[in-house]
Amino acid sequence: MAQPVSLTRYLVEQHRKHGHITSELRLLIEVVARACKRIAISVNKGALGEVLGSAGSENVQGEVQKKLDIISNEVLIEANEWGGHLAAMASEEMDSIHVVPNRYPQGEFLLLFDPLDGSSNIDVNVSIGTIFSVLRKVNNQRGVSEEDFLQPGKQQAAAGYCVYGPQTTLVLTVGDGVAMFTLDRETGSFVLTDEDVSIPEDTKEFAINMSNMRHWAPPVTRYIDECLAGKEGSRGKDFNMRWVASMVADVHRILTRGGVFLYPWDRREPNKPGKLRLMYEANPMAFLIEQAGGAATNGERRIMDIVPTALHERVAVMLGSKNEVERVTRYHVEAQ
Ligand code: AHM
Ligand code: MG
Repeated sequence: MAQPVSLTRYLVEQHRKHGHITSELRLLIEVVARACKRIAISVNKGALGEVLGSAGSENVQGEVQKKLDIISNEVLIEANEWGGHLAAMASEEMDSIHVVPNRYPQGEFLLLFDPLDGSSNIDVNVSIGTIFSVLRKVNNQRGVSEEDFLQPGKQQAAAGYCVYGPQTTLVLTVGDGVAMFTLDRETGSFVLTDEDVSIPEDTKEFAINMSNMRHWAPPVTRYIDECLAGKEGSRGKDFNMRWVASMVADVHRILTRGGVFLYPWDRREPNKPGKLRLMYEANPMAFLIEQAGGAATNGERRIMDIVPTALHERVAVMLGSKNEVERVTRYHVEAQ
């Protein structure tokens, strides 16, 4: 049997194959993976570790923070700030950026994360995850500001997530396809379990929170109505529906067996483009999905082309199997 390939070995081999994966980027990814292992330990302890429930505070978006949101945020910051590979970090759970303190060397990368995605599932023992995105600090001057982070997703150097489910799985792209690593709890190492992940272009499975149906815009209603009409309708096939309410888990399913995920704009908050955050959720997932042959748009344009104007900017998200994403995007364009 072939020797298992660890995350470290995978990264070393990628480094040899592609000079653009510098040792700084390798270090960064390994440190993020190590932080995810620590978060996985807390998640697994659950009630025994006294990590469940609310922290009694709110984040910048006015959402109630869970204890695990805060623990995961701290783990990621502590693990990453001293290595010399980063200039600054930004998180869904922090109002403003965290600049690497002066006592440590400053690196060339910027790290963005949603430390614990799927917060509503923490207390009910359903899959949750950590999502991360890596940018380069393009401006070479000393110091770093929020402006440095406002880059379109197509400039990401790496992105990924770690899903804490029945297995803990790290999914990664450095711009050369998508690889999956399963945490071997006995050895404590992430082992390569899937490479060159590819999403089928067609699917019969959609993911959307149907309880918001009455608030959707007409193109989304049109698309979902056609799916629901099944074999008897214009699509001529029956569709299945899944909604975990953890984006990591829904995207993981799509990377594994195809499907389409939608979190569209809706009338509940007409002034916000959508619920999900462009830089912590949509961009890293869009990078992974495109690298696996899928597509990701906001209904009108490619997500990774959007130039952010604010750190916590929100966006409508439609991603997954290419032909379905193209169809729902076309319905939006036709409605303009
Ligand atoms: P979170 O980062 O606060 O957990 O919110 C993001 C999550 C996504 O993981 C998921 O797709 C969505 O919110 C579920 O929202 P809803 O509860 O409206 O269905
Ligand atoms: Mg989230």
